[in-house]
Amino acid sequence: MAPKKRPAAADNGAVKRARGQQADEHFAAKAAMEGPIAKVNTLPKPVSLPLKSTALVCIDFQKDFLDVGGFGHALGNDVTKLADECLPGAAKLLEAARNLPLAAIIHTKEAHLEDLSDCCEMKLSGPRCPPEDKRIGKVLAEGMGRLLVDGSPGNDFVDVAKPRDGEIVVPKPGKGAFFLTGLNEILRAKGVSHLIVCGVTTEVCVQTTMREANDRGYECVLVEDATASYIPKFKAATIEMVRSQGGIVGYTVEKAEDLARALQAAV
Ligand code: C5J
Repeated sequence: MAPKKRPAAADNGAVKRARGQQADEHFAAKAAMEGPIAKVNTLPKPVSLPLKSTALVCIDFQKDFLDVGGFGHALGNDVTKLADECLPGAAKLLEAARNLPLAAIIHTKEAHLEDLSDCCEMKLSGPRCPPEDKRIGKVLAEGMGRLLVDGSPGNDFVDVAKPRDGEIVVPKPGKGAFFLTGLNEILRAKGVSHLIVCGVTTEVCVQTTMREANDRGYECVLVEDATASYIPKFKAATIEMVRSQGGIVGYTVEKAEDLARALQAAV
């Protein structure tokens, strides 16, 4: 009997269109060939970072993830170890970046609108959500305000990683920083080709963002001592995943200090 024909995809035209659109308009800018280029001792191999087309991306350094009474705490995590693990490294990156001719300094924050209209039902009240009184929009600890809601004290950045004038803040409703934000357009407009990535938590918003960036053609360097997870083995696994298979998601560098020194040496 002749083998059955595979049924045609529901809308083959849409698939083809999506693939066709992948051209330049969605991809990272070309690396700047003029200007300082830092040689960084990353894994799985060294990377060259063209300062003029490199951005520092700080992901979700918010009280909601680092402080007691925030969203990370509401999910049942011990949040008390994150700050010591990643904020000294983040501070070093920020200090270096603020004194170098990088393309941009970006701060993302997982933040929903007050009316929660940008929070999908699954995230708000789906079967994987915590008990009702610990969900997005609820108040867990008075001084923190509403969990994961833009404008609440707990949704703000921790002091060490507060954005300064001229730096870009990208509120995001999802884990990945490219989803329903203008991040790709911002980076493209600034001619960014490379991202230095730090933030919390390593295996959730940081890794999701790096994978999104990698698909769009951005070369990413994850800074190990400037990122943290509630679950240490997940941080270790993420670092390994990123640089496995020849650097399938990007590069990693162990110390912010070493990266900062390499950037400074290039100018
Ligand atoms: C989480 C994040 N873990 N910023 N968000 O829900 O990683």
